[in-house]
Amino acid sequence: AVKPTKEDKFSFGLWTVGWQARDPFGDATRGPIDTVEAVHELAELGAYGITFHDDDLIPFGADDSVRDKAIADYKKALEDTGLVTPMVTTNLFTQPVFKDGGFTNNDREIRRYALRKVLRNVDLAAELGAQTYVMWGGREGAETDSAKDIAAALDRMREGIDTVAAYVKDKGYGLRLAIEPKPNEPRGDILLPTAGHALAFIRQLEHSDIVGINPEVGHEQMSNLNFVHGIAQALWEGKLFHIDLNGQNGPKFDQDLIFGHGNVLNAFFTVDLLENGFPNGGPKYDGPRHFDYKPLRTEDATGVWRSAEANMTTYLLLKERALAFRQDPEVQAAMEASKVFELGQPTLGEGETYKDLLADRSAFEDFDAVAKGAQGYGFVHLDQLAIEHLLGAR
Ligand code: 3MF
Ligand code: MG
Ligand code: MG
Ligand code: MG
Repeated sequence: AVKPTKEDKFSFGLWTVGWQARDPFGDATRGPIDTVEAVHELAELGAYGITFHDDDLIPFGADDSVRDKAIADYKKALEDTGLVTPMVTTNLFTQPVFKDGGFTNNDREIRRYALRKVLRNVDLAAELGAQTYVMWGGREGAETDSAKDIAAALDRMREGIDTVAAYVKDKGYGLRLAIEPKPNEPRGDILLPTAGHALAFIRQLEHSDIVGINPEVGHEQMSNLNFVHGIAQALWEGKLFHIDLNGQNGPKFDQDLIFGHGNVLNAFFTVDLLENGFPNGGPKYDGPRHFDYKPLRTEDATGVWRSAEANMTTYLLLKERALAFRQDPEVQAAMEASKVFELGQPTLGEGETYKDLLADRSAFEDFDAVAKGAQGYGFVHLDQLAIEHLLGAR
C-alpha cells in the first residue's frame, strides 16, 4: 500500500534532490546532480512529475547551444521515463542582479529584464505541457522600511503578474499562474507573506481568473499559522492551484524537512483535506502532490534518494490513516456529536430573511443561553480518535 505509483501524482522540484547543501554557514556537502539522472531516479521511485526553475535546467547566462542541448536531454529523459513536467517556475533570486528583487526591484531596467526572463521561460513551460507557472518572489521585499515604497512595489508586482498573465492568454497557453507566499528568508520581509495576503492581492489583478496560489507547509508555519486553514481558504476560493509539501518545526528559519517530519498532526490533516475533502463537501484538490524539501545537509547520495522516497511513503501512510479515520463509524458518530455536520447547515432557513429571524422568539427571547453555554462539544474525543488513527492504534 505504500509503494508510490504515477496515479499518486507525486512531483519533485529538480532543486530539491539537486540541493548541494550550501547554507549561510557552510559549503556544499554534496556534488551537483545530473538532470537526466534525477529524472530517472525519481521515475524509478514512483514519482510522476518533475518541476524546475529555468536556472536549474539551463545554467544562468548559457548560450543558445548549451540551452538547446539541456532542453533536448531533459525532453529525452522525460520520454524515456514517462515523467511529466506539471509546473515550471523562474529563478529571480540567486543572481546578484536580483538582490533587490525582480518585479519589484527599485531599478526599472532590472524589472524589465526580470519580466523578459519570466516570459522566455513561460514559452518553455508551455512547450513542455505544464499546467501551472509558479511565482515565488523570494527577493521581492526589504530589510529596511525606509528604502521600499510598499504601495509602488505592490503596483509593480500587479503590473508584472498581469503582464505575464496577458501574455499567457494571448498565446493561448492554458497555463495558470500560482503565487507562492513566504514571510521572510532570504529577505528580512517578503511581500505577500502569507496565503491570506496573496489571496487578497489576487483580487486586485486584471487577470485574477488565471491566478491562484502555491502555499508551502513550512512557509505558513514560519508565521505560526495553521497550514490546513491556509489551504482550506484557498480551496474554498477556488484558488489552490498547486501545493508545496514539506516539514517544519514551528516559527524559525525555513527548514524544508521531509513532509511529515515536523508538525505530523497538521500533516495528517493536510492529507485528510487533500484526499477526503471537507466534511460537508465543497471544492477538492486534484493537482500534483509536489514536494519542495531539502535532503538534510548530513546526507550523502544514498540519503538523498532515501529522503525523496520518505516524502512519498509518509504521504501514503498518512493517506491510508486519513481514509481509515474518515471511514471509521466511531469517528463519524463523534463528528456528528461534535456538530461538525451541523456547521454545514445554513444559519437561516430556506427563504428565511432577517425579518423572519427577528420574528422568531425561539432564536432570542426564549433562547436559553445559560443551558447552551453548559453544553460540551466532544472535540477532545474526536481529536483523540484522530491521534489513535495516526499512530496506527485503530
Ligand atoms: C523557497 C521556495 C522556492 C519556491 C520555488 C518556486 C526555491 O523557500 O519554496 O524554492 O518553491 O521558487 O516553486
Ligand atoms: Mg520554501
Ligand atoms: Mg521551505
Ligand atoms: Mg516552495
